[in-house]
This record gives sequence, C-alpha cells and structure tokens, in this order.
Amino acid sequence: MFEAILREIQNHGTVILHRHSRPDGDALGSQFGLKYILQANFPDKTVYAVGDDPGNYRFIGGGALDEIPDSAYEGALAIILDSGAASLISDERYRLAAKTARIDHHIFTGKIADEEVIDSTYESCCGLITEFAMECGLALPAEAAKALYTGMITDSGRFRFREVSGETMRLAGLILDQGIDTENIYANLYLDEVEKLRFESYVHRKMKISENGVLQALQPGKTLGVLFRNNDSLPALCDALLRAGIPFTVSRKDGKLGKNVAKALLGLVLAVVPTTVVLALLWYDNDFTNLLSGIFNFNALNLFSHILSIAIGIPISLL
Ligand SMILES: [Mn+2]
Repeated sequence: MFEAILREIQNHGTVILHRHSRPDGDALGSQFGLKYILQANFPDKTVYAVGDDPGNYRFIGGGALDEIPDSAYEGALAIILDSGAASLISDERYRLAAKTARIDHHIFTGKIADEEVIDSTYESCCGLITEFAMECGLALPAEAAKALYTGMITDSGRFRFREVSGETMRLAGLILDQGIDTENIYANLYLDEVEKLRFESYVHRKMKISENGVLQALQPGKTLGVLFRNNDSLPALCDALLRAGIPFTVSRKDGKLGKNVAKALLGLVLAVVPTTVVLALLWYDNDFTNLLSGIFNFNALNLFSHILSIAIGIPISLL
C-alpha cells in the first residue's frame, strides 16, 4: 500500500517530516522512527524532522528537532504523520514542499496531501511506519525501533486498550526483534506521570463507596481545575477516573460564575439596605434633610444622585 509514497521518497533529495502539534508518543515516535529508517536506507538524502516542542516526550529522538529555512522546502517532499486534520499539523510550511504525502491512522475526514495512506485499523501511526518498512523491505535500525515501539505503547495505553489486535502485537514483535531496551522506554514514559500519581491519590482520598456498594461521584472542584491548568495530562487524568469507575465532568470555569453571582448579590444587599434607609429618611424627615444639607453643603437632589451611583456602582464593581 506504500508504493506511491516510496516512489516519492526515491524521487526527492530532501524529505521533511511533519506531525501534529503538541506531539504525543505516537507523533514523535512515527516522526523519528521514519527519520531513522530513511537515513539508514537512503544515506544520500537529507531528512529533517520539524515541529513544536516535544515536551515530556523529549527522550524520543533526543528532542532534536530541525530548524530549517523556507528554502529547504524547494523541491522537497513533505511527509505528514499522525495528523487527522490540516489544522493540527505543526509548522504549516509543509504547503511549500514540491510534493506532499501523509501516513495516518485517524479516521479519514478529507484529503490533505498529494499521496495518502490512511488506515484507521492501525492502532498507532508507528504501526503504519513499521508496516511501511516491512512492505518496502527497508532496514529497521535499533534507534528507529525504539521510537516506533514508544508510539505503539503510548497509543495503545501500554497495550491495554480493547482495540489492541493480534496485528498490533505482531508489529510490536517485529520491533522487539530489533533488540531494544524496553525498560528504558518505560522508565522514560513514567517520568512524566507524577501529576497523574498526585491526581490518583486525590481521587483515592475523595472517593466514597455508598451503602449499595456504588462508587460515588467525585465533585470536580478546585483541585481538578488546578491540575488541568498546570499540565497537559488531561487524557491520563480521565483515564485514571475511568479506571476508578468514577463518573466525571470537566468544566473550564471551576464554578467561578456562581461565586461571582454570590458576590454581586452580597454587594447589592450591602449597598441597597443603607441606601433605602437614607432615602426613606430624606423623604419623610425634613429635619434630617436639612441636617445633611448643612453638614455636606449638598442639596437633597445632589445627595440622592450620589447615593444612587454608589448603590449601582458597588455591585457592578464586584461582578
Ligand atoms: Mn496516533
């Protein structure tokens, strides 16, 4: 299924590899896996891997993304990996390339590149890249195997997801045959999961079992909001909740709106009560009006407008 893409690779001196922004293990694994495969099998070609910061997955490919000028795209082939939509692709300069190709395992929603291999039966894009190497009879260097295996692990939830098929494991088996240090990969992957541990401990502390043995819902309050704001591991956190069997909703506002409404109401009460008292006195008691006019040198109308603006201003400023 990769004949057309292989032909394009053979026909171009420069190949530039793109993947989706905010990359996960599969995006970087397929990008660097393919980079090392191409470098090992086509030593005369220039191969670049471009895109935004690899974040926690820096260990894949040593985090060494290439900084290239626009001119590098002249006459080049750009290959887009693990990207289901054009808007997700990191570095939109792939459009400058003479020819584009895409290899992806997301559900097809529209053509992006000139040549495409899209197969959503593959659990990871790394699985597709492994298939590409096998089908085209290309050598699979150990560093490529390591990158590809990492993507297979992360996109399959460490091979735990229901969708993991015999094919997933056969491809993983081919990768393992290249002699990679899986312990090192797992050690790197678990490094970024401190936030997840913290979250899980929060869930364990908060969860309650009802009389009927039903796990009660956790109220996602401030703690959840803080965790979500401070890290990118939303999928991991949801995964932890799902595994704990806890129903949940995610709100961006953390109930902030409710708090503001309460504050405004309080302000209104604080402002309206004294205002009403003063206005009532002004209305019914001429002595009071004269007294205030004497002290502040205000006439009643002036004073009334001042009090009114304060009464309206306080609740508005609290909103
Ligand atoms: Mn993927």
